[in-house]
Amino acid sequence: MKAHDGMYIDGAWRPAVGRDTIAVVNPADEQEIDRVPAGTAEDVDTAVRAARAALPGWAATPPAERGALIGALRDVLVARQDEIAETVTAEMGSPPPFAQKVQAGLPVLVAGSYAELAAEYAFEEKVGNSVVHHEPVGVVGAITPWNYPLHQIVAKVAPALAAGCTVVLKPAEDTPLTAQLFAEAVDQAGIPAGVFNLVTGLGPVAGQALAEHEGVDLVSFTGSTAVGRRIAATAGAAIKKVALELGGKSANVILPSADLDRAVAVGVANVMSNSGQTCSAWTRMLVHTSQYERAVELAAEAAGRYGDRIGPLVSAKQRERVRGYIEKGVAEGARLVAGGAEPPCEQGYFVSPTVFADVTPEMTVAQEEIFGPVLTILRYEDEDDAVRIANGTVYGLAGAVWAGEEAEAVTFARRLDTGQVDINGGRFNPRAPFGGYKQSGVGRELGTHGLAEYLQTKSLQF
Ligand code: TXE
Repeated sequence: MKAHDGMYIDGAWRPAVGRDTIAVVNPADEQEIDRVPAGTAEDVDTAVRAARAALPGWAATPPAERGALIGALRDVLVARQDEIAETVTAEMGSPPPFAQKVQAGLPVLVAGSYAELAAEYAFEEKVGNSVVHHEPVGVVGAITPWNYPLHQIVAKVAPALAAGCTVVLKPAEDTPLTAQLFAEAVDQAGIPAGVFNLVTGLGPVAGQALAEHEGVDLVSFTGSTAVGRRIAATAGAAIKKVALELGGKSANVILPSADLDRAVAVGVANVMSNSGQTCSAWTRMLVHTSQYERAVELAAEAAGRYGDRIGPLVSAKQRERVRGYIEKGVAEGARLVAGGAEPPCEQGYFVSPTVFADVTPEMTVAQEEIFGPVLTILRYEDEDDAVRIANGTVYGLAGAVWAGEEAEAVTFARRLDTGQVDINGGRFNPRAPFGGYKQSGVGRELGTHGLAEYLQTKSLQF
């Protein structure tokens, strides 16, 4: 797709106020593929005003009608699935099968779920002598990252629209083409002008202007903990609502009764998927000391088999960051059993699937989010030790537990300080709440919990 040279505001593509543009680069070959306008605070202001003007009409639209329009949006996403997948591959580097199935496929499921939930949700409920109305929070400022460019957008915009909110989106500067495609889809679906608005631009400029804008009632942010902290501080000062989906350092706990081969194979695949650029990735594998060496052997073999099936990282910045972590792992004494910091090829932001053994809980690679194809394998002595290690980071986004019997894994999962746990592998559920404990965030995405983030309550007493 050819990039638009304007912003999608109030139902039309409008020229940006400034002349600056941002290059969109294909991370597989480092070539510039297009440019998009770099929005300023003025563009953000125009978009927020459009969203505010559209709010009363959209909030008053019956939920089933809002749901039908989200359903129409879902249908456009299905009709344009190939184009979406190609765009994600071009600007973010996902290998085509992954781009089709996950990058383009997942948002269809999420949009579909909100088409239904908008109609099903109890926007009014009776509580004793009161009736509680669940009303839209207002204008939402959505700031999204590049790792699942369309999913991150849909996971915010679909529930916000279902709730009756209007939205201004500032997508990641690395992946603006997917966002423009989404705006086209919104337009094609017939969603009224001003309900959804797009401003492309840099985080510290357009993103910050959106987070600080007094016409925004709720900021929904997914990205780094550092930026999330800043947004929370700004929003706190303005007593504005926030939803934050931040980093993770999830543990994949393999209990001694588990099928070790399967747990390791799925565990490695989970970390290497999307080249490790997944906030919920199981980046720490915890294995009982009696099975440790065998698990390391299996993981190293599995990582070594990847070859060129793994895509590049999104940018030179991310590649350097990940390589820095790998070097730090070696320097701190972890044992490299697959991959390494050396680039596997001359062109493109690739990093080899990397596995570290003999990782101890306090090492940097076991504490900080690397956001690359890097697995760390830690040893535990007993169950209490495993719980302590699993919970021993500032994060609490996701995790996994493997055991011979599901019940044993569930008992262990209760002890994890984390927002979601996959039992013996788990399967994606677009209706299950997703979000973090501790510094992994505030609020939840997906399902009814995700919808509720965009609502506030008013109780009427009789
Ligand atoms: O994130 P940023 P980056 C983590 C991951 C990764 C690291 C850095 O560990 O290595 O963050 O990635 C916008 N005000 N995650 O640098 O900067 C920015 O334009 C308002 C985890 O890409 O947080 C983009 O739209 N907005 C993660 C979005 O914030 C600002 C996904 C995310 O960018 C801003 C991505 C500002 N001052 C990275 N500065 C996850 N949780 O899934 C930037 N932005």
